Amino acid sequence: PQTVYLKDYKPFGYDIDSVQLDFDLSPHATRVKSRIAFRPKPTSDRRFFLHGEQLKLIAARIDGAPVTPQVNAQGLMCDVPDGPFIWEAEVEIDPANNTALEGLYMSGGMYCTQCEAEGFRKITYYPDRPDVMSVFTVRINGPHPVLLSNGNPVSQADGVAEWHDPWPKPAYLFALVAGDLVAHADEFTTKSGRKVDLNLYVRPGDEGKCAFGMQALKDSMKWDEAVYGREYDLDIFNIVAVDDFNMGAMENKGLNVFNSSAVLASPETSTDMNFQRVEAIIAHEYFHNWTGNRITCRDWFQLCLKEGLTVYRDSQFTSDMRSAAVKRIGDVIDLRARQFAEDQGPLSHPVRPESFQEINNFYTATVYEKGSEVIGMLRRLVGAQAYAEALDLYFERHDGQACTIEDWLKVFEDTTGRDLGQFKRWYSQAGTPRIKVEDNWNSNTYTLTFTQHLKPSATTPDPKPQVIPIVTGLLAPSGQEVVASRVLELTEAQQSFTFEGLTERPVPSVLRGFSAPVILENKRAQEHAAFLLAHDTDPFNRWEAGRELARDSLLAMIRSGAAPDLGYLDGLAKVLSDTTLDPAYRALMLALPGQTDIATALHDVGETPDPDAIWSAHETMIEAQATHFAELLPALFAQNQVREAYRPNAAQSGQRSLANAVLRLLCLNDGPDRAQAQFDTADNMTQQLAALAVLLRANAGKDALQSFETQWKSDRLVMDKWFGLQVMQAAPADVAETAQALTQHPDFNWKNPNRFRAVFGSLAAHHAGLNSADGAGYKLLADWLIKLDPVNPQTTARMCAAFQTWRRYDAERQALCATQLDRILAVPDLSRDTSEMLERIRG
Ligand code: HT7
Ligand code: ZN
Repeated sequence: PQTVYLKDYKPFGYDIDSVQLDFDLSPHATRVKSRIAFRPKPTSDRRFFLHGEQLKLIAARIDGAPVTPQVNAQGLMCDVPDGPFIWEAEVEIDPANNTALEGLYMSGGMYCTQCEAEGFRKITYYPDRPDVMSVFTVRINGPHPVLLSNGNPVSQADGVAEWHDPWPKPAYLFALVAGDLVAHADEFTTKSGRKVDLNLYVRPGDEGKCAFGMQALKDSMKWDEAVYGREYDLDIFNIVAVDDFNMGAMENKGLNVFNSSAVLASPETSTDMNFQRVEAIIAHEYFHNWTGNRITCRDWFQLCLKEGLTVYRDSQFTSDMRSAAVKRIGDVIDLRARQFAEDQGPLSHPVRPESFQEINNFYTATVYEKGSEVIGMLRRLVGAQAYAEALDLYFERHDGQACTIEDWLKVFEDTTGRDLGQFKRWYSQAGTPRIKVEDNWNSNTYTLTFTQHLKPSATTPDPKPQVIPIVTGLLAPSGQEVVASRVLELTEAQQSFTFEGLTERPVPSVLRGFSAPVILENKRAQEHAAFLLAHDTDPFNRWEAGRELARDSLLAMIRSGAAPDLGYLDGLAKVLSDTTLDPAYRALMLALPGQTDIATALHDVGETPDPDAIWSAHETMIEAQATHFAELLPALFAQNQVREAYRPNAAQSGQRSLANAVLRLLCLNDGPDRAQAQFDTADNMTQQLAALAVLLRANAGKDALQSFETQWKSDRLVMDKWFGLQVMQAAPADVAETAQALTQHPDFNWKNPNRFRAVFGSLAAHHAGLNSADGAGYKLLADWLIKLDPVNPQTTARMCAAFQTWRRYDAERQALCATQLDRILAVPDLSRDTSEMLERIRG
């Protein structure tokens, strides 16, 4: 396969004045007619190449005269006039056989599209690249009550609809939906008085799951006006829920298409976490209207320009809507689990990669989450005021353009007068910087010395120091804060910062709020962590201190069979019983570092992780928590029962998350009756599912599992939970067998990405199960990836990331895993997506 390089970027030789598309829908033979007005650019390369894949060309004309282009598997070339001309083509496509879910495809009898990144070329011949922007008019003919496309409706009659989108856009933002759908309708009036019709289209039967998503949309629209001054710009905003979808959702202009799991929600069928995810994804896609759609990317190497910024914006939104501390801690847990893992393994790449084979493989935690962290750092460095001014300038200067990271940084340079040359290394250097901190106390002067180090890698062989904002505060030994948070700007490989006028040697609290995506290497002494767990005013670092104690205790248990650390358990007991603290925060405190995180911590210091030993240490620590907190738990459980009607807000969800974490410990102490009672009486999915999880863990869930299936067998999204939970809660030795048995279930529709992920995403996330010593986890996953690849390469390739850590385990496990990787790689006609991923992982 061909590698594409950032350095080879060349503009397209033509502008497009307008695009007219005509669709005659038919499951196996949809006809697409295109009429595109091309105008040559004065200077560029005039080679006329249009992308096109899996298209049957019926006819092509230039200025009305038939032409015969040279067609190959990637597209077509044609001789064209020197001046402006009209290109017309008619192609035939087969949406019913499009299982890859890219281009125009069918899901549950409806037509829908997914064009990002390069799916439009499966709909018609076109310069399918984000820097070619044009105004689209779309006519749809089909016997369906709902016919949708981007922009505003022009006309709607029986079986025909016309849409016009006045905003120039790249083809990846094109969308079409047709089907027998029902709308949950509402409206929003923008701050300048534009009335916008809002519709959430769903399959009949799902109407009861729309209200929350609609409210989230209105909240997002309001927030973007209030915080970024960004108004919506069409008369209508439509969202459609689709059951077969490769990712969470897609921000097509005026017509967002969502995985039904990312938009449908009701108390009976969705957990608090599901509600939070729906709110965040709706916000994310809506915010793309400005950061992504009005201002898009010049090329796919600039993906972080829209994704990093939009993730950053949606995290600000969630912080404002819910608890900022809880959101930050959740984001950092996720960043460390996914992005740090990526950065420390064979899939490491810069936030702005410089080459790729398949762009779909670069929708990664590095581009999204680290991309967002980079923006957070920029804001920390320039301050909130300058950040707001820079964003205003960005929207004013680049509206309607396809931009680069250089354009983005320039608005900050122009606003602040800062040189961001060194800061730009965050975009070009792969890997997670490691920071060492030393402190010194000398005649009332306290000095903190930081050293930064970035490991050379294939994409960054000669790393240079980065600009790292380290938010730091100091506490007196009494626990009182003596220096409030300030930003220390680390720019050198080694750099010292002094604090004068202190009377006693302070305790430092560094990297507050996780102010930069780095690894602090020489963690403080255990007494420091215990002190910060008790006193830090920064909620993130207080949580971090507890996390460190838990991790160090688990490591000691694994390495030397030590007993769980009583200092940690005592400190945690105080936090748990502190009712001034948000229950959601206390629940986060109670949670242990994930087993993969423990494996990473061991690997980090050159040790080989043993998944079974990690699993056992985890279990032992949970039992120790149950015993140590035995007196506390019943009251904690009772205090956090929600008595009012269910609402998925931060306050209630926090209480439920604490009570449900406690339920698991209570079950260890007192047996499964409480969990069974909660399961039997639950009136919402959060309570029902949490109780089922506890019962399964206690090997007491057989009947509950059966009754859950009977109750929910006709609800696809709930059944995904049923499939996933059984794998997640299985003991390591049973994971592969459980997953294998579930694939035999009549409702295991493996071509549906949500169902496939429910089983195999859960297998991949089960550290001890995936890495079981007999290799059964690796083999089962490989079997199913081989089966899925020809059907859906995108989802297959994404799931290959489960193997990215294989080299950190012992020789026997490595050999078992290598056998499976080689077996997949040997499959004839493996997709470009999967082969690129596995070749990088196999090394
Ligand atoms: N911009 C979108 C990314 C995307 C995608 C979504 C659905 C299916 C396939 C896709 N490929 C790329 C989603 C987002 O980041 O908002
Ligand atoms: Zn996005």
